Amino acid sequence: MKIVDAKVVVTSPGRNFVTLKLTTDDGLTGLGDATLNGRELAVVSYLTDHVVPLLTGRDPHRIEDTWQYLYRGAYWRRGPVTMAAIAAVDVALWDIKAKAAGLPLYQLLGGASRERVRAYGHANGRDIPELLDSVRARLAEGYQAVRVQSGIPGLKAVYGVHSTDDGGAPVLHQQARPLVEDWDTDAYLRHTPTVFEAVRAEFGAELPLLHDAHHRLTPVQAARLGRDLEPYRPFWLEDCTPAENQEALRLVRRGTTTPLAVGEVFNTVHDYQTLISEQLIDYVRSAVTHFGGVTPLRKLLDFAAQFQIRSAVHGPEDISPVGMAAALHLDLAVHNFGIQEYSGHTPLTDEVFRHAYTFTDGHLHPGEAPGIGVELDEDLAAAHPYEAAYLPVNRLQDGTVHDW
Ligand code: GCO
Ligand code: MG
Repeated sequence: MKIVDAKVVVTSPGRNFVTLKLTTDDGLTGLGDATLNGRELAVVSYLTDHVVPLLTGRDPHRIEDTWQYLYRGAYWRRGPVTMAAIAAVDVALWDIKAKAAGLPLYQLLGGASRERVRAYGHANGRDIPELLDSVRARLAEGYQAVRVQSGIPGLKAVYGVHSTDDGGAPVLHQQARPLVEDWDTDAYLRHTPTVFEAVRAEFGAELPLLHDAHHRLTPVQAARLGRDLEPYRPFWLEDCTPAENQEALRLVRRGTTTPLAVGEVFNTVHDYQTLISEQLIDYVRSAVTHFGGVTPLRKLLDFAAQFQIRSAVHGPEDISPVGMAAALHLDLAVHNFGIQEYSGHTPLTDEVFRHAYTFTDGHLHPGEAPGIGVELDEDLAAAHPYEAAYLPVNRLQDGTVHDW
């Protein structure tokens, strides 16, 4: 078998998605997600200018060899643009291989280790009553685990509270110019335990509650927050510090037994070495889409498993249904599955990317269609062209740029 065509499709059915489509000489097609929120066109260029010309004529079955060829061959390693581009190729090749075998991808990854995959959804509120309503809405949708994010008194816009919560399309972070959010760490550290107290009082002790600090704290602040949340038994505290300084997590770990989840901005196993080998975290958060694909994420999860660290694959709205499907096959197959983030996509996005995966009673299943189980409607995709969009920036109240 040979790859005879490779094309990059950019579409914006509510938000931008970048998809690589490979076609083989016997007519099989494979899809891979290369969406990098806010920097989409950089990956499009990387793929069309530097990767697509290398793909035609290659044997699509040689997934490991193609991965190493693109990773080592580029010489300039790692980074989100490179790794998103390689991820798209990797997933498209797995899609083709599984279709050629007539099997859903999870069967090629060792088969199902579980019946279904537990998901967590997002609950957001500008204040605590609005957050409680949002948790109620997620529970009504079937979720059995919920991430809780609340506005902070005195601050006008903070992470996680922009999406519409009326059952309509999430519009998180889509701005033609970066929106400016404001931030005050002391106010956040005072407010967040009261948020957990209120949610526990309303929904009881059993509901798994997650929280994302989005890289905003110092290690000592993170340890303090982790400790203050301990009475409410959070499922995890996510991205408490900017974790490219892996050693910082040693300080956090010393101060709290709140479980820690890290890694959505990481691209390779090297970003995790200290965190995993010293057991400084409990969950790895990388997306298939930003980590170079199924091939390296499987290796990461096998490494993490030796340290009782579990998966929590990144799955916000900016991962396309193609990236989500790839994640679900991996989730179903690996032994050390933890939880899967899932917010769903707009109905229009689900039309552009028809998928076999399903969400029922708070759990996902990748489905039994051969390959990853996603089909791209290229005509509908073309009717929704790229729109410039940025993530927000974050400033302290004196104007200093802070981590977002
Ligand atoms: C999460 C994330 C996302 C990111 C987004 C940036 O845990 O889901 O923090 O919501 O902010 O992926 O593009
Ligand atoms: Mg996050």
